Order: sequence, then structure tokens, then C-alpha cells
Amino acid sequence: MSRSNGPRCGYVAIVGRPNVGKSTLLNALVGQKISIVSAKPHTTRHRILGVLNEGENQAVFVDTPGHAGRSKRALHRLMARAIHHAIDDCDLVLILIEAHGARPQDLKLFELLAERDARAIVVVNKIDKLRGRSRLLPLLAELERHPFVAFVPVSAKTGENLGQLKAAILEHLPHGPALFPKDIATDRNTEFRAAETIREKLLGQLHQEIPYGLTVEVEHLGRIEDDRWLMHALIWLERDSHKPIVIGRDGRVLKRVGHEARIELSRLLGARVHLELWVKVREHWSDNERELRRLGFDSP
Ligand SMILES: Nc1nc2c(ncn2[C@@H]2O[C@H](COP(=O)(O)OP(=O)(O)OP(=O)(O)O)[C@@H](O)[C@H]2O)c(=O)[nH]1
Ligand SMILES: [Mg+2]
Repeated sequence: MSRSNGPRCGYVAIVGRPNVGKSTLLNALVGQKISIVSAKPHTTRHRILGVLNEGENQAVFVDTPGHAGRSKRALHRLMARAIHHAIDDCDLVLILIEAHGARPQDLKLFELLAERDARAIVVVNKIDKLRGRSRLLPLLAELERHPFVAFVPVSAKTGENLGQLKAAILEHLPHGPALFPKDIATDRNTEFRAAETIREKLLGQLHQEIPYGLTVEVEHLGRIEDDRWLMHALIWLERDSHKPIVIGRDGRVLKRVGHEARIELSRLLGARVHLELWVKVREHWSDNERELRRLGFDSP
């Protein structure tokens, strides 16, 4: 068999401004929960791989943090670097925008892709929110001015049109053998996925600025019986004054977070989980590169 008609395989970066649905799309394409999702912007903080196998073909998706322009915080600088690396290292880029239209932040990303000569598919997400598909026509006409290889309207939430998107992705991947074994769905280990799951549940319960100054560290994860795991996790906050809010009156907020996290962690580990959560304060963790590395953020 010649290389030019063998299987296809490659890396596919998923980029876009915060909250457009990148992580929801990654999970929908791979068919399992790999990357956490929330209604708040800046949910994803790391580059996270998710692997899709379609017959002999393989697409390795790279979820990235939302593109937010310039920021002085070390955490945001690391997030911006994660996006640039993903664009440079991938064979194809999916640039997500919302069906309601391209915003200035989207246009900045279009420019970045053009500067870096990236091969890109525009994914117009959240079409389930549109009243009438004809509303997409002016947007599609506008997008045609840019050198994208394809435009695909989808709903990552309902799964509409994902088949067409998968076909467009595979068509634009290079020929080559699979990079990952078929039973590997992500590059992230269980501790990372567990910490992210707990952070997702916290994002769902907390409001205002607290979620941005919060991170989760799994300090211990071990099997206590065949079908039972013990997990200790630390919730790091930047301010003492945030502690009572995260714990809640009579510990109610933390209890709810623990309950929701336990259900999902049991699914992840395929066993019952005894979860202990502690809330701790370390000022300025998100602006200290050494502290960020200790907490498992990608090296700058
Ligand atoms: N109605 C609708 N909502 C969606 C769709 N895709 C994602 N969402 C919602 O949009 C919000 C953000 O989704 P995420 O997947 O976390 O977005 P993201 O782009 O990864 O966000 P960051 O990681 O913060 O950059 C969540 O509330 C999702 O449920 C969609 O196709 N339709
Ligand atoms: Mg995300």
C-alpha cells in the first residue's frame, strides 16, 4: 500500500476565545469526558490531548485555554504560550467561533493563524442557539474572505453535524501511522483528571472572581480495597477571605462539591471513592512561575 492512500493521522489544535465550547467539542469528538467544561470563561488552563480513532485513522486533538489577549499574570502568560505551541506543533487547527458571529477577539485569532500559516477549519459552534439557520449565511459569507480550508457549523452540545466535522478533519490530516495505541484516550494521568473534575464542580458552585484564584492539587490517591479508592485533595485559594465562601455555611458548598465530584470520580476510576477535601491558602500562587510548576502547570 502506498503512503499516499494509507491511514491518516495528525495533531489537531482546538483554539478560540474563552467559553466558545472548545472543551465541549473535544469531549464530543472523542466520545468521553476528557476536558472539564463550565459556563465561566477561562475554565481550561492546560494543553490537554484527546484521541479519536476512526477505523485506521487517528486525530489527536489538543484542547487549549481560551485566547484572551495580553495579560500580566504568570498563569495567563502560560496559557497564551500553550495556545501558540499548539498552533505551531499541530497539523491542523480548528478555530471555534460562536454562531452569533465573529467578535474582535475572534478576528485577532484569525490574524494569528494567518501569520503562522496554519491550516485551519472554522467551526461555527452553538448552532442550537440560533433561531433559523438562514442567520448563518452572512457569517459564512464573511468567513469566505479568510483562507480557511473548510467551514463547518456544529453544535458540540447536541452533537449536530459532528459527523461532517470529523470527515473534514480526517480529509485534511497527513498520511501516516497512528501515534497513540487505540486504548489511550488522553495524555493526562488520573491525578490530573481528578483534580480537574473537582475544579469543575467548584466552578459550578462559585461565583465572582474566586474561581480564577483557585486551583486543586491531588495530594494522595490510593486503592484501599479492590473496588475502593482514597483520595485527598487540596483546594488552593489566594486569599483567606475566600475560605468561608468556598466552604459555605456549615460546610454546605464544599459538601456539594464533594458529592458531585465523587460521582464523577467513581465513574473515572471504575470504583467507589472516598474523597477528602481540604481548603488552603497560598497567596499569589497564580503569579509565581515556580509555584505554578509545582502545581503541575506546563513549563514556560
Ligand atoms: N447551547 C450550547 N452551549 C454550548 C455548546 N458548546 C458549549 N456550550 C456551553 O458553553 C459553555 C462553555 O463551554 P466550554 O466547553 O467550557 O468552553 P471553552 O471554549 O472550553 O472555554 P474555556 O476553557 O474557558 O476557554 C458551557 O456552558 C457549555 O455547556 C453548544 O454547542 N451549544
Ligand atoms: Mg475549555
